[in-house]
Amino acid sequence: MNLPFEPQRQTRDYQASDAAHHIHAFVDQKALNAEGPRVMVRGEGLYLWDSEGKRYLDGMSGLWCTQLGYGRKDLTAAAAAQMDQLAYYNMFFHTTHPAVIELSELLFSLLPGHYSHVIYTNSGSEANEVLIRTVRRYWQVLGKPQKKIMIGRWNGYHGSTLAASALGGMKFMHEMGGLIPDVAHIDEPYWYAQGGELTPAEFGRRCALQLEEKILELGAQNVAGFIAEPFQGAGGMIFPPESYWPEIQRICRQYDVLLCADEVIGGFGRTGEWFAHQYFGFEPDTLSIAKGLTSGYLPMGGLVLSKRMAEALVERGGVFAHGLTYSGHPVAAAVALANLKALRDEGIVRQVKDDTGPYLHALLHEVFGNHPLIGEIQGTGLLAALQFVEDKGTRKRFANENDLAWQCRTFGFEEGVIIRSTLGRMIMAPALVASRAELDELVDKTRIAVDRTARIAGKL
Ligand code: PXG
Repeated sequence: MNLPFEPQRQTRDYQASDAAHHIHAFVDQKALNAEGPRVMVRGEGLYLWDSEGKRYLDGMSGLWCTQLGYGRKDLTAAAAAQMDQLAYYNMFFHTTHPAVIELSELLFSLLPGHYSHVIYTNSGSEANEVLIRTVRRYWQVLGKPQKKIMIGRWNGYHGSTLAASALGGMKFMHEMGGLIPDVAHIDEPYWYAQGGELTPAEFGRRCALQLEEKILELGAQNVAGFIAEPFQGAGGMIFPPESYWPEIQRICRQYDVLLCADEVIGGFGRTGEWFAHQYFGFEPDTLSIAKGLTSGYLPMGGLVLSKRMAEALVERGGVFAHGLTYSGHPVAAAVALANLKALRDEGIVRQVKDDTGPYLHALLHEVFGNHPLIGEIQGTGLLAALQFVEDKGTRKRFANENDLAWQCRTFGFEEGVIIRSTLGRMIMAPALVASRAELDELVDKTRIAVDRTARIAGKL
């Protein structure tokens, strides 16, 4: 157990100093300064405490990353031991070290056999920056340097650095002045909002065919890769219809376009499979990873490459002019190794698939299946979204769905549960170690928050 944190200062004192020095993520800073952020001081298992001593069940694994929950002593011990042994070294100038080698051995033992190599980064955004360079370099090596264009999706999220945000399809991020050349976008497969009269299967195929149309419009000889999250995370935890991925894979293969899966959220057991593309049944050429790789205890990401790509780059590519000071950082690698060992040896991924995942979804269907505010329950494993709807028959959404969802999230905080709001969807992605009792508490407190929201929306 962590010792209870004794705040040395008053909450408003922390808040004033926070306001004096920080620009927070995705927020109107002036408005946040007026309100004052919650000051989180301690974590244990699925629970967090703030500086006022209030306890929260963290239904979002931090930012979709604390697979093992908070306060794992095996991870802190691994970090401390590695810091004593070799706190820093790198993979430049013909050197390497055991921590990163052992991590990669374990990582590739968990991945399907057609992946062989990885380039480590510090984050998911960087993994996608590296992706663009690696994919373009691959085509250069194969004698097709004109294959440069990356196709992403509207409302996709691939990170906040310049190129990663350009690959993503968050228009409000593009408007901040961050576009790069040779990137195109197609629509997202969000049937509930955009499917109209089509069945999910028809809509999924239609969205996938947009990729073919875009490739033909741009010229297949110019298109390097297609990047997508197996399911959209930050964009609203949106699962594509079943018809989507097989068709996308067919198109990528047919036009010799690399299929790049962003597994930053989906990876490391979230769906009950080790990687989300395994749940959806397709075979990407590259995987961008981060978050759950270390359970968020230290920053680490990476770009995983298929044997085919790695073989071309290694055997025929010569020098790959790329490198980060902290690629494969020994302490992050030691923590990632301990994290993956725990996920494997404690049977946590299997437990999500066979026990806690089905349990959570049965519970959600029981509680929200006929709820007047909820039009759809999506997800699998320890991953779920509740869609707010004004009219279930026509799938008409509320004009103010964003405000309603934010309100629901605020009610959640009041009730002592952290859930995420995106547009009109409430998202849950608790730590993979969640017990049935903790999932009961998560759903129960979420129900109270949703009921309170339904009253405001005139639905209860
Ligand atoms: N790809 C995907 C699919 C992501 O979800 C990134 C890349 C970028 O990773 P880094 O490590 O650079 O942040 C992400 C990050 C949210 C939320 O509230 C989601 C992310 C980050 C912060 C908040 O949904 N995803």
